[in-house]
Amino acid sequence: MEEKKKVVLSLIQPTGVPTLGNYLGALKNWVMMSKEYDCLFGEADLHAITVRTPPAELKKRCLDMFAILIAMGLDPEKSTIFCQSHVPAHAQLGWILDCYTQFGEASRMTQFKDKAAKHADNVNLGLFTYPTLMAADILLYNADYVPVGDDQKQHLELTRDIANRFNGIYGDFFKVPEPFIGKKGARIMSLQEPDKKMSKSDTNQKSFILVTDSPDVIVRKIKSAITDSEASVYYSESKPGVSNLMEIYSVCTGKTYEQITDEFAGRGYGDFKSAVAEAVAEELKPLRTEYEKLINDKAYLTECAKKGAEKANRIAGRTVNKCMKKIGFWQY
Ligand code: ATP
Ligand code: LTN
Repeated sequence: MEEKKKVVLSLIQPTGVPTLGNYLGALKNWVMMSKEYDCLFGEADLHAITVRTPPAELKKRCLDMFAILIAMGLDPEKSTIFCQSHVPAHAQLGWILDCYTQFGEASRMTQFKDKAAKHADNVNLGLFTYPTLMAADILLYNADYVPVGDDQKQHLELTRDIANRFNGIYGDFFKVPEPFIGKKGARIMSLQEPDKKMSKSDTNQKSFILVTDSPDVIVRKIKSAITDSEASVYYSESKPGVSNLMEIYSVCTGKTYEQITDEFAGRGYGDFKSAVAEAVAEELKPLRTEYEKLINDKAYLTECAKKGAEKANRIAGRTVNKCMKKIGFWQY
């Protein structure tokens, strides 16, 4: 008998065009995994409204992100690509899981503490219950693996705790998921402050590369990346700027750090930066070309979103109904 494929699920917030960090740390793994597993990928627009965004901007970002997911190589015929708010079961199960999560547990989430400090004028309850909605995203689909960057590990741990607790009360019901954190590219740093992670919400435009940046912009941003005064290319904790560029170059070309050091022995940072910029532009070129085509075809994007939502609703609707039955809700 043919073995059933493992289920992979991940979501990304449509809070802007993804950076090279998001791409190398998380999204590239999605594309790789989509070739092997039964995959569901989505945009977490319900999570995105924990930060205030003008309505037209939210809509634009959702369309943009959807186009990027397809442009980077996910096939809507093979994977389920969907928008979270098109599947009401996420909010339903999110509420249910709130009732199986302790206040103390949620209070310990470091992302909550960071975001509460960053958006001190809007510390809403959604920011606090963000991880239980994320747990619902995952548990609705019985996901085996969840590809994310380093920073989401704690939320995955909480999801596992909630699933185990629920199973302990009602008998085995939820699949307890495993995180999938790639080694290479799991943490790409800011080009301007290489001790901070590259982040799309950074106010300094020169600190990040967006996946839709043109080759000219990529060259400019990499040329102005912070390095050091040694003019020698090798990987070391004491050289965070150069090491970050080496990491980027390595993920884009498949070369090891030693190969890169050999390649640039006796050459200055100018040559090195040109090569990094060219490799990044080359890596992002197919995505950018495809994105520009797709973003002008709203009818196709809508059709894909409808198809994704239909598939997701079928699975998620069934799970939430069964879960409510376990709890003892009056159903007819
Ligand atoms: P924001 O700036 O809006 O907080 P972000 O750019 O930090 O966003 P998220 O949208 O929170 O990123 O994350 C999307 C995915 O990208 C997550 O799986 C996250 O772990 C991963 N990720 C984010 N930043 C990096 C980075 N610098 N390097 C590698 N992976 C990253
Ligand atoms: N919290 C994640 C986005 C996210 C997610 C998910 C990731 C929302 N729901 C479910 C994996 C599985 C983030 O900020 N990167």
